[in-house]
Amino acid sequence: MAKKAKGMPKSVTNVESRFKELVDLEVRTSADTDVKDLTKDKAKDIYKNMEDIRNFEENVKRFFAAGEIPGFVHLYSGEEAIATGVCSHLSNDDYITSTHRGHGHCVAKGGDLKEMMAEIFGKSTGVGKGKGGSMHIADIDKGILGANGMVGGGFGIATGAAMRNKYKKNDRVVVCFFGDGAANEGLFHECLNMASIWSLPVVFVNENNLYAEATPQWYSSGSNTIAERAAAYNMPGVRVNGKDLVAVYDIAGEAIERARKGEGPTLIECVTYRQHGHFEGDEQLYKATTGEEKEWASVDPLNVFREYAIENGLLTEEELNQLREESKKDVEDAVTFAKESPMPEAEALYEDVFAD
Ligand SMILES: Cc1ncc(C[n+]2csc(CCOP(=O)(O)OP(=O)(O)O)c2C)c(N)n1
Ligand SMILES: [Mg+2]
Repeated sequence: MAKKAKGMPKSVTNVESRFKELVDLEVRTSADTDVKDLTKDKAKDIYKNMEDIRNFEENVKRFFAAGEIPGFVHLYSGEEAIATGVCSHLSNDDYITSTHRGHGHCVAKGGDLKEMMAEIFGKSTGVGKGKGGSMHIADIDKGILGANGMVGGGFGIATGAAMRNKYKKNDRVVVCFFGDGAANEGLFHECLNMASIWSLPVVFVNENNLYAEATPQWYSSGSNTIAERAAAYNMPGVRVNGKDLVAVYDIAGEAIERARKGEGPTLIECVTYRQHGHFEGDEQLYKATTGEEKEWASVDPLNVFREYAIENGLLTEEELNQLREESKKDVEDAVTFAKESPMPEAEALYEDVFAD
């Protein structure tokens, strides 16, 4: 008989097969899509953006380990195809709400690399003058309504912003990024319900990286998938391979277009995996290091897109490598800017705290 892990629900008999079963369940990939608007220029922007996120995160990792970054950081490496694939359809007039794992969303939405890096270093030149740090990056002019240390905290903000857009009769769309753990918060259900009854222009983008801290999604979720919960609120629910940029791009494009036309919300579940720990310093003893999980862990969304771009004649290997080098340089410049920037003055402590 298959080995049963401690604390598993009765219905689950084998962790490994359950893992693979869930990753593959009704998941859409680029093979199921017919993307027509992916031009060479767009492919360049997309790949550069994914590289920017990866290089940004790997540098945050490095300088956090060196003790140069204060606080707590949760890295987005491995999930780049989601933020980039979704935000490629948005302009500065559209909004996003982000999470504690938010650097990738903010970079994809046009956040300035230098100001973001300085914020994470706690410097006065940061986008929040160094007062917010990693989990509170916000840039209203770019439609970044904020990363959020409260798991599920983005649901209410996104739904409220979408309600405003509808009230103002504009065509701005809101994207609410959230994790698999957040999908089990009460606010998830309240906001999907409200967005549904008022047909609000919001797209709920779930990043199912299969863990909430150390708790696997198959253990904590009463439904097999998160996408199927959309049925309860009478909205479309789609499950997509979150490491496959083209698939995410295609489905997000449809959902954002629907929202823009006033046709209401969509729930998209992107199945992914985080390459690093829940937070920097997490030993990750709960992750399987062999078998199906290791196999899924080893799929790198940047490589998936590189292969697609080469196979479909969008970009050559040389062009891809050049974009990678450009990105490394841009992130290095951001680190230099952050390091050379001054700390906030003590007198600045009470500035921007109270409204005039
Ligand atoms: C309301 C609330 N509950 C608990 C926590 C502690 N916490 C921080 S991150 C996290 C897990 C979130 O998991 P998930 O939503 O899957 O996002 P991921 O970290 O996987 O990106 C928890 C429980 C919190 N910050 N806020
Ligand atoms: Mg998670």
